[in-house]
Amino acid sequence: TARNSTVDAEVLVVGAGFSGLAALYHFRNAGHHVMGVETNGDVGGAWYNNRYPGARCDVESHDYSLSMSPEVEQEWTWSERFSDADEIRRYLGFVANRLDLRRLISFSTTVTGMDWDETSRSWRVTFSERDPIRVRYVVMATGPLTSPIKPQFPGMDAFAGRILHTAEWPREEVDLHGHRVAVIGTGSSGVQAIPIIAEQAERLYVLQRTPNFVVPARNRPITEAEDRAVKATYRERRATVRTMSSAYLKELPTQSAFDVSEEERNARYQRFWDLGGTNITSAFTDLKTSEEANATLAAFIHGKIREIVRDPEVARKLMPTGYPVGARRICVGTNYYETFNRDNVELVDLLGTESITGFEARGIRTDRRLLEVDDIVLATGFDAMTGVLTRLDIKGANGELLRDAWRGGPVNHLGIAVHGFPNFFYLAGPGSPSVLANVVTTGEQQVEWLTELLNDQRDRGFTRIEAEAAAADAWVKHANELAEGTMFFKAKSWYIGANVPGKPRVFMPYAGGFPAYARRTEEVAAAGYSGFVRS
Ligand code: NA7
Repeated sequence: TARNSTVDAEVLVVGAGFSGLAALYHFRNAGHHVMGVETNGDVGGAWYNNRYPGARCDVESHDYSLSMSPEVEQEWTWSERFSDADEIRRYLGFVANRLDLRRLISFSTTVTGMDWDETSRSWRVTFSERDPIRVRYVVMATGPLTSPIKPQFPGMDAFAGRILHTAEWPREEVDLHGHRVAVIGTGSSGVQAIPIIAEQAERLYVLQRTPNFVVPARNRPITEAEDRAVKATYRERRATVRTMSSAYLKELPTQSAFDVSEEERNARYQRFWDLGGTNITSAFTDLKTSEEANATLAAFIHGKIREIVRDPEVARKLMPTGYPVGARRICVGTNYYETFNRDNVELVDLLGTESITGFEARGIRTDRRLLEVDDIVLATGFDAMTGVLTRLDIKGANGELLRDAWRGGPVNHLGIAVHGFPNFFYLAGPGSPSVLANVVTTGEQQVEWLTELLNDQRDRGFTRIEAEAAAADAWVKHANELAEGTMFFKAKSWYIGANVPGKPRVFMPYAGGFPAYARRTEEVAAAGYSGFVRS
């Protein structure tokens, strides 16, 4: 049609991580003219950037993988129960090669912004490195945890050593042997990096603000027999995964924490502790809903910290108090608490007696002393879910920027579209279950849904689709209602934007679980994309 000739591509996919590769694959296979851009020099997304020591997934490898190609599923062999960043990056490289996706992607190409043009019904997308292009649809596959936060400390520029953010780790090997190092931050990234840095560094200061609950990973090699067993029934496994709230396979609880004796309860916690991974929060049916039940798990983990950490004062400082287990993302570590028994490691408790006053040439100045270090590692996290979208200049149909439209929180329809921003979609962001479930599966489901939508637009000769304001309001209301009964509001966390000064405090993820989310989106499609205006 005349309109088609005005665009350089029908669909632009931004980002070549898990969701981006899934989008390129499905859209291309459905016959859409698709183009991908990626700011990095290769595929991998978050796993390309997070090269800090110990960077590892906390969902098991067989489930944390793309289901779209049975060939890839059979041909790729995971080596460990929980894959490290390097292996995941190699996997995504394999996927891109095997499914011939690389030719669709323009690497080292950074989107700076985009404007909707009503006359041509297209997005004009601008880049740092090349001339703007016009596309009919934009799909942001930019990840939920990809916009790093670098807190500003007074005198930061004066520091003579290196400052490294975990999510912007240099590609070349960083040798910390013999160095004095400070790590600021004890979330998932810090918890993984700290034990490994401790083995290399001459001295390590761990600067902790809010303690997190840390459970052991118990990572290990996957045996050939295990791999064979999974591959023999992989399709069935994928189907089962999609019926699970977590979108990965796990044992489901059948009893309340108070259906059993204290002894039995602790034996069950011990079993999950020994198995490793995050599933301990699903040991009983009411751990996520009853504060009393949750307190029994908190007490169990406190007991572990007391048992492992020799210095009782250090143990006390490491114990999270005042919020339920799971209200902040539970961290998965290897020898995390054990690391604080080392002579070269010191915990600096920023919520207790000591606080950072600034950086200077030789290290970090606190109100009590100078911590002399060669390197400072910022394990300080991300402007989660919205940051990557609101940092760009995305200008919608009424000339409003997305960051302004989202000033009061990320109002969205179905966790995928925004009123005022026609033909614009994002994956694994606010309003979707991505960060509360297996982000790979949730991303794939959204891509499948979008593929059907693009097919339907084409079949009907439509070139424009926009979420209605009322539908978006209803979706946000529904998502809020699901979150209200949960414990997520009982802690400061990136789920509610509490880690970014000035960010609106709204619970961003969809808390109803993966199957409920998938069902809702399917109902909308079956009703001819209710809540969207199309023409
Ligand atoms: P997180 O989980 O957001 O952790 C960031 C950590 O950095 C956390 O301990 C913060 O303390 C700390 N932090 C942040 N800013 C400061 C300042 N200014 N001073 C001291 N400490 C600070 O990020 P991660 O990268 O570990 O993990 C994010 C997700 O990525 C993770 O959940 C996985 O899904 C993958 P606070 O808790 O705010 O007191």
